[in-house]
Amino acid sequence: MLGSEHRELRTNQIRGEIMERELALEFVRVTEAAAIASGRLMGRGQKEAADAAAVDAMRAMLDTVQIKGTVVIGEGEMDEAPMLYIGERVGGADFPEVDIAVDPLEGTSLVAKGLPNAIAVLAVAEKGGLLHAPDMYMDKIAVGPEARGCIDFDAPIKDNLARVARAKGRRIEDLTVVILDRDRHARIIREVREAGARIKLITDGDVAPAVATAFGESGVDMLLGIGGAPEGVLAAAALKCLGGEMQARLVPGSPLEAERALAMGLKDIGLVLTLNDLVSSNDVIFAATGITDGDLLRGVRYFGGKASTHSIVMRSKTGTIRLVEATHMLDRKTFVKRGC
Ligand code: VTB
Repeated sequence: MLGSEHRELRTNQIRGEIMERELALEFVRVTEAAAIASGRLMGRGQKEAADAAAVDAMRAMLDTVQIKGTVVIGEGEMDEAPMLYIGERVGGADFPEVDIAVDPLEGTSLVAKGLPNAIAVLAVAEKGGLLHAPDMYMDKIAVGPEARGCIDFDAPIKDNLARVARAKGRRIEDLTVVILDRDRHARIIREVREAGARIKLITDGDVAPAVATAFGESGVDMLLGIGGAPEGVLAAAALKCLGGEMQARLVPGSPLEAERALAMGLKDIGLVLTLNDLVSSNDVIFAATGITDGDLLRGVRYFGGKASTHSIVMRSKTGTIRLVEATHMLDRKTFVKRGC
């Protein structure tokens, strides 16, 4: 017979494993809830309302998950008093203690206009495992697993494209690079065009295309350019699970932003951040649900009191990637408001 100490240890081990395994699916329920709530407002031109619906649903659902979570990337600072503020405690248990990065609606304008690639997304890691990226810009380069080890943030764009093309056994002309359509990207757009690669300019939402680089069928080979730093950490969490690569540099817009970046513990703001700098934990879970149709995930569909969702959920420790299609009976959901 096992001694009581042994028994306790064994119970804890089993409990730990079960908790961990169950958690991935718990988190996809959270992004599904946010997607279903905000997807209802697709095309209605109401960015804030769509965001609020996603935040409400995500917040409510997170408290049903058996974790002791702290939001490290969220909807804003505590003094702005939003829900899911940085430092907010979420979850319904005392164990395990985890840090969470959330973007309940990544791409508010995309939902407001019914454009592609809006997602509800979160990443969860052991305490201290995610860079506490302040809300500022970040310059990013991201690729999928085939091109891991082939990118160099400081190298000319044409060299990065040539190396990625070689790694994928393709010509530069065959590659597709996704770039946010912004004036600040005039130089990189010109350089990608000069190198001969194809470009997909997007109006918003650079997390979904960063994740899509890891899936051949998405048709996306690389993400380039300046977007949000919080979105950069979320994309890095996904690429860590997928074996892809990302390099990035913070782009503070003011001395105050630079100070905030230093307060995060970075010695030098100008440093190129690797995937491990962005996500140091080797045990990170990433979950995302499509709100509008995208390169990788289908958007939410509503029909006859039901909704269907398409999600991805992955865990870096085990490398399992799940694409989850779900049908939800809306009248039996606790998080769905009447009339949804
Ligand atoms: C970035 C990007 C996001 O908003 O934060 C962008 O990472 C804001 O950039 O995915 P601008 O200030 O140039 O508009 C998104 O596109 C959507 O939230």
